[in-house]
Amino acid sequence: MSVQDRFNPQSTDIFVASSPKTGTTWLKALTFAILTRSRLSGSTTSSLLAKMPHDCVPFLEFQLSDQNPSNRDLAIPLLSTHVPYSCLPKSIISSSCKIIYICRDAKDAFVSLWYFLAKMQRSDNVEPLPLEEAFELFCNGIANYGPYWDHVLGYWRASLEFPEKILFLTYEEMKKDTATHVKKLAEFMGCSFTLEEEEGGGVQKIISMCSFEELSSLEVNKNAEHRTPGISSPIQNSVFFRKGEIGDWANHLTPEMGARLDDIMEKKLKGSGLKLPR
Ligand code: PAP
Repeated sequence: MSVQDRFNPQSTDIFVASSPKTGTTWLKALTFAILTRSRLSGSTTSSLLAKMPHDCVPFLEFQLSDQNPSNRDLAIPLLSTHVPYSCLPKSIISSSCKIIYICRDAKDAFVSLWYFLAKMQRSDNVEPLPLEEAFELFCNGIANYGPYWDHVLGYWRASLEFPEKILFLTYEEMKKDTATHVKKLAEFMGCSFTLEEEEGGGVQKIISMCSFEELSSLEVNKNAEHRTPGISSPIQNSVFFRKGEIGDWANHLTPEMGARLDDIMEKKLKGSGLKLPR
């Protein structure tokens, strides 16, 4: 409500938007690395080596909820949000700022979310919700940013209506062909790779720097903590890097649970033209 009332984007702002646990950390790292790459030419150090991606790209609903400009680096027009499209501040919809949305197979998103929340609950000395109970809630659309399908559909429909403003991506497609997506991201953000950069391995450098293996092995992401305003306990950065794989749901949900969530998603997305990878 605070950002709905008070937040005004710069017209050049770019938002990384997502439902939790669908690839936000990776997309933040990639967009940050792409946008800041010209600053790096000649030097090998990126802030990504010293700060976890969430500390490079602030969240609208946490770090910017009091519209404190000191919470953002105005020279880097990257912001992020988990807020559903229908609840975004009107100022974001009407401005010429851009949005890059990422989503993921619902089963993997759920499992990732359950692990994340269980870790947070344990660090708050709260008994984690059993997986089966959490699954029931997720299937009934009870989640902290609203039903998963509504989140995805909100941004999907908006991306069809405003394709120049909203780029819609999936974690699975990005994993399968990261290079094409890195180039697409650069183009969408208005900083395409030059032929010289491409031939010099610029795209590959960014892919490697932002890979799960590379990021998760950095000291800052292994041993430091991340503090989110409004959330009492600090979160270990390592919690944001669990497995980074497609299809890990099958190690945690029964085939029946998987089929049930697939069925729900299929019904909810029917007629939208969107088919999420499974
Ligand atoms: P957030 O909403 O709390 O920011 P988010 O980054 O969206 O979380 O999702 C975390 C998932 O992305 C984790 O998936 P998993 O639980 O299935 O393993 C995490 O491992 C994965 N992830 C983090 N960094 C990367 C990366 N560089 N490449 C691919 N996947 C990643």
